[in-house]
Amino acid sequence: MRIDVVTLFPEYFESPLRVSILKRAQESGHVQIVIHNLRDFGIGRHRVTDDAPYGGGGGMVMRPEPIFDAVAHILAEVPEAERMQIPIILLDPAGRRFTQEVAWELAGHPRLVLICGHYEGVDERVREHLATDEISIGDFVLTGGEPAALVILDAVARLVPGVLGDPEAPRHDSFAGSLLEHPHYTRPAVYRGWEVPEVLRSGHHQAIARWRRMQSLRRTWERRPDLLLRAALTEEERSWIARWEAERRALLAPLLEGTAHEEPSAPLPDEGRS
Ligand code: JCQ
Repeated sequence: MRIDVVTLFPEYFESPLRVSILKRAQESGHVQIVIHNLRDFGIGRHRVTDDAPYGGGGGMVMRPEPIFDAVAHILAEVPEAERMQIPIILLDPAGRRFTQEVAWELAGHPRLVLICGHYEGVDERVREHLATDEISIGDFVLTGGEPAALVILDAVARLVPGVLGDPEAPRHDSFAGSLLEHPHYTRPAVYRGWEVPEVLRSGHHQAIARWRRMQSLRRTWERRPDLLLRAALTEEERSWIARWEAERRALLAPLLEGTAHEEPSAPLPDEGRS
């Protein structure tokens, strides 16, 4: 897979791409990552890439020409039919939310183009006539799209077959089965008096698999109950959850004493009319 990145700050990507898995993925040829300096496509002797917003107001807006030119340069050698299939992604807090599912979707493409915005944003014509996708990594605002591009690069590259040592690894990811991961332990068996659960040292593989599954479920139930809605669960697993729900109700019961069969409170002024 090849990923092209358009940025005003190519240095931003240097160290992250030079270490660990992304370094190996590039060296082995599984992933090719090409960083393009948007300034190289800037306008005039000063290679300008931004300007004041029409209509006034503060800040600067990225001009469309350098971005269109950079993407044209990237795709120049690609035959038209293939070019049409390549996602051109603008990183943007207003985009669709990046999830593991989106990572898998993008990993299915042989090429991606990532555009990093800055300042107050990019000229609307980039969104309308160049970008095929606008993606957000979360509901917060960054100073520029670079950290978001790195997040996407990393999450997508590790799904490319051959990038991870164990080809089964991505299937075991948290979220792969729509549940959070079980706890992990390594040596020592006892650290400061804190013991590794006995079952993990028992060598009883079936008991270990069952314990891990229960821990995954328990964690998901406690921290991300929303994920349980799409999880495929066995009857037994549903019974575990039912037991935890019952235990929780039992714990809450004393606190709710006397409130259960109270009269409903008076309706709000506009209730009962809809
Ligand atoms: C991405 N979550 C937050 C910042 C404007 C395209 O215009 C802009 C892009 C950015 C960078 O992206 C983010 C972001 N996902 O801030 C401002």
